[in-house]
Amino acid sequence: MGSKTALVTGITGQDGAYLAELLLNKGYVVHGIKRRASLFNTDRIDHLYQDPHVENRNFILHYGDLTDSTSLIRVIQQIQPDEIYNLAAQSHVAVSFEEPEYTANSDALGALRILEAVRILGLERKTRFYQASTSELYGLVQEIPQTETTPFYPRSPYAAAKLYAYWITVNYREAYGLYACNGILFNHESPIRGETFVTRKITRAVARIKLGLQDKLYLGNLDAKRDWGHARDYVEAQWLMLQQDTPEDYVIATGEQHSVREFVQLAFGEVGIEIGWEGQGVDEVGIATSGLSRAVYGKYRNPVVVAVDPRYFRPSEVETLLGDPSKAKRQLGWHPKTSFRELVSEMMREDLKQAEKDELCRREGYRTYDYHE
Ligand code: NDP
Ligand code: GDR
Repeated sequence: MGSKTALVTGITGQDGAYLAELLLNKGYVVHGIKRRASLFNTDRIDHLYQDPHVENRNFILHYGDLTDSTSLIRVIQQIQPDEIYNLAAQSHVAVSFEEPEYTANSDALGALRILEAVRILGLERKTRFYQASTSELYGLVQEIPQTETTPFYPRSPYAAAKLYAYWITVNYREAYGLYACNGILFNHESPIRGETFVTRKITRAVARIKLGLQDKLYLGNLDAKRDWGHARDYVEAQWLMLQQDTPEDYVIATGEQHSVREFVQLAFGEVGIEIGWEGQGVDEVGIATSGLSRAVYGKYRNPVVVAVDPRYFRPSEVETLLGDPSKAKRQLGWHPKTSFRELVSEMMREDLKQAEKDELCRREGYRTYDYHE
């Protein structure tokens, strides 16, 4: 049997990059859909890039967009994939309140467009489909911990769009016999996590504060609790779901929960900065009690390195999420390999390297990127 062919939407994203690498290591020919941008947006997969002028490539990118059926049908027709991983999405919960219609178009209808493309092209018996579903479906949680049977209660336009995608995936499985699965993945992070998600925002800021490139980290809800795992472990589960005899839906999580405040504390601890907390609610601040340079302590007696900014509060918040991955452990043999502490440590290490480069550039008189979100 020749090598399998996979199509990954969202290949330029965090999960797309890890999954592409995993599939290439397993001998797949990997096709990815990327959308057109005014700048190159392939940083995360540049190490996998192959010159289009070379023959027999096993990593091939196509332009396309989840909001454009024509591009999806064309690419799927050309590739005739054995497996499709639908990872593309407007994936930021807070942004979905600002762009609800676009979020519904890409995240809800995008999944439908791919499923229909498979059907229109008569690939129902050939092509297996993975949908990137999310713990955000549980929203206002109805049961702790959350399992495959916990009722959903979405709390954002993002979650409502993903709810449609979840059910349309189930429906195409039941109506047309498609091998289609939902992975209900809890938050997973990595050094290549988008900079505006809370974990990466924290590790990036902590590194920059340590090196004197930034004074303060502004955050929203410090009490939010999440079940955080490593993206590298979670893409393994995505692949496993498409290798079974029957298609089913699975919760992927660590079964352990931490607050945003704990994440902050641990991240600062990684670079030897100790934090004391003062105040409450919007007035809560994190004060560095040791570990900053003498110059900083000379300037401020009590350097406030963390402050709450209500602009990061969400119109309706998901306060707490905790997953139960027992089914995935039992049926897929999947286990999370990276502990919370290792995750924070790895992210801090990589962001420190980046901050060191920025610091060097600044010292040598080059402008560096100072954008904070
Ligand atoms: P990212 O935001 O890092 O990546 C999203 C990808 O989707 C990017 O490649 C992006 O392209 C692409 N994309 C966005 N809109 C479109 C569009 N209209 N057409 C085509 N491509 C588009 O997300 P993650 O890698 O973290 O997550 C992968 C998937 O898993 C997403 O669907 C997300 O909602 C879901 N998910 C993520 C979890 C997590 O904790 N990471 C947990 C549960 C679910 P570009 O690079 O051009 O922006
Ligand atoms: P989430 O991730 O909304 O869970 O969605 P995010 O990291 O954005 O937020 C986690 C929690 O932290 C709180 N928070 C902040 N969040 C951000 N982004 N910025 C802040 O400054 C900040 N301060 C506090 C949030 O309120 C929230 O409670 C992610 C995405 O990857 C989704 O695509 C995915 O479906 C879910 O995880 C599972």
